Amino acid sequence: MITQKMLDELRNSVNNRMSAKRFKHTAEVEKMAEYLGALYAPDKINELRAAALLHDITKEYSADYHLKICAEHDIELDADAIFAPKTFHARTAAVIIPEEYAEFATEEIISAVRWHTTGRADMTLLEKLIYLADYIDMSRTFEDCVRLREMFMSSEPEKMTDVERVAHLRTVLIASFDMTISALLMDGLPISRDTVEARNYLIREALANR
Ligand code: DGI
Ligand code: FE
Ligand code: FE
Repeated sequence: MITQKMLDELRNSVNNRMSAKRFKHTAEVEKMAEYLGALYAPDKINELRAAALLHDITKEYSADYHLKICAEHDIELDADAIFAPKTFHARTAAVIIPEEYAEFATEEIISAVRWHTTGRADMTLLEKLIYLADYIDMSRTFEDCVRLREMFMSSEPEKMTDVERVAHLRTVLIASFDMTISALLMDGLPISRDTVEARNYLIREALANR
């Protein structure tokens, strides 16, 4: 069981290993994860808060250092991944958790961290909530993030039935993948297969539920 004291200690530890700016984002993702957890996974709020605190612990490592960690852990990067350095930190954070934060090294927390940047097909609920919390944390001012936050909040998910709320999460996630993919296209960057598969999976689900 993850206690409040464990979360407070974890927060201090991550604060000591990243810049003030990155910590501000991390602390805001924790708050957003708590809010989303109350809506979608009330029995997993502390797991979500821990995953939020851990999600970007390696974000400020250099590309070379990420590659070194991947090599040491026999993590193979396919050709597309090698040219998507901004996605490295999700892999390396996931391997650091069992080594440096063993008390939080559960499968559900590690996978939420591992898939927080690209998403993947058939995401777990915790993966989806951390992915979204990272996208719409209150400190984000990037236009797409503000738009997605508005889209999520303005429909008042707290007033929805469970079925409506689950459909709403899917709609918002699809919009987020569309925005990310559009931005990558505009910037001429490779799109991870996982990102495409995450979107297609949700689209298929939405079509099947119409
Ligand atoms: O770590 P954060 O900045 O909080 O957020 P994040 O982990 O979602 O990383 C966002 C960055 O990752 C952003 O610059 C876009 C990039 N990214 C996300 N998906 C892909 C990607 N880059 C490539 N090349 N391909 C992707 O599929
Ligand atoms: Fe990240
Ligand atoms: Fe983040």
